[in-house]
Amino acid sequence: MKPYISRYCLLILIFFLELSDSSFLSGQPVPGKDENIPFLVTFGKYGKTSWGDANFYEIFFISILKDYTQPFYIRVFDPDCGGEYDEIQGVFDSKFLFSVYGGKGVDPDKNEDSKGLEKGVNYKTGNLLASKVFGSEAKYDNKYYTFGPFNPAEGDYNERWKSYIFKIICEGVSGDDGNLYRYFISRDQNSNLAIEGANAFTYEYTFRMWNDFKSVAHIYPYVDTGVVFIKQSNFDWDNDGEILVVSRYKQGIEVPISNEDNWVSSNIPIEPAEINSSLDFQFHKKQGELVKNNNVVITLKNQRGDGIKFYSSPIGGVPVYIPKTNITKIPPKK
Ligand SMILES: [Ca+2]
Ligand SMILES: [Ca+2]
Ligand SMILES: [Ca+2]
Repeated sequence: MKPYISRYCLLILIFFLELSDSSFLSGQPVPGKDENIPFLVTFGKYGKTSWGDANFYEIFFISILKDYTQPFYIRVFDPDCGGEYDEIQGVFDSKFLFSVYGGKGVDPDKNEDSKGLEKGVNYKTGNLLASKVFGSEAKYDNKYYTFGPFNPAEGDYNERWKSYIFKIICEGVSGDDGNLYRYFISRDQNSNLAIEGANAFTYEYTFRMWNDFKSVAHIYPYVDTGVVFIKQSNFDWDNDGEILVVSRYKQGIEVPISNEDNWVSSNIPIEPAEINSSLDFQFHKKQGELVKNNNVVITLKNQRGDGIKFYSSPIGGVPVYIPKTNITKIPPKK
C-alpha cells in the first residue's frame, strides 16, 4: 500500500507545482499581468490622432520557445468595435483587420521594417497565416475570437532566443472609432492556457489607461547589450500625471510628458548594471479631475536609433530599486 500512497502524493505535488507554475508565467496575456493595462487600442484610419493613436495600427510579436512543439492559438478578446468597451465616435462604423504572420521576414532582430516604426515602410513582412476583419458585431462583443491552430515551426526562428517569432497586426481599415481589445496566447482553442516560456513584445505600445486615480500602468522595456542611453517618446498623454522610470538603479526618474496630440522625447542614460534587465516605466495618473479614456503611445530607441522591445512579461522579473547606499559603501578616511 505504501508505495501507492507516495506515488499519489507525488502526483498531487506535481499537479500543484504545475498550477503554481502556470500562474507564475504571466507572459501569455497581452497586456501582461504585471503591466496593469486594461486594453490595447487601435482607431479606424479616419480617426483623429488627438484621440491617442498615432498611426492606426498596432503590431505585437509572439515568441514561442523551440522546446514547445504543440499547436498554439492566438485568442483576441473583444475583437469587434461596438457594444462593450470600445470608443464610439458618432456611430460605430469602423472595420479592423487582424492578421497573423510567420516565416522569414517576421523576426524584428533580422528585419527592421517588421517593427513598423518608420512611416511608409511595409511592416507586413513574412507569410500571412490567418486574417479576419471585424466591425460592430454582437457575435464577437465581449467575447473571444481564436486564430489558429499554428504550428510553432511556422514562425521565424531566432537563434539567440531559441524561439520561433510570430506577429499579429491590428489595423483600422475604415471608420474613426477606437477598438479596444486584448490578446491571449494559449495552448487551447477555447480557454486561456499558458505556454511555458512564451512571451509577447512590441516596439510601439498604444494602450488605454484605467479610468481611476489609483491604478498605475507599467511597461517593461528590455535593455540589451550595448545600450548607452534610451530615447523615450510619449504621445498624447493628456498631461495626465507623471511617467516615472524605475530600475535596479533608478528610484523613479521623471520623464517629460506630452499633452494633447503631441510627441515629447527625452534621453535616459543607462548604467552598465542595467544591461540585460528590464526597466519599469510607470504611468501615474493625475489626481483631482479624472482624465477619462486616456489612450497613450510610447516608443523607445537606443542611441543608434533602433527600436527597443517592450515585453508583456518582463525578462528577469519586475525590476526592484536597490538603494545605492547598500551597494557602494565608501570606507571612512583614516
Ligand atoms: Ca466590443
Ligand atoms: Ca473591441
Ligand atoms: Ca491621450
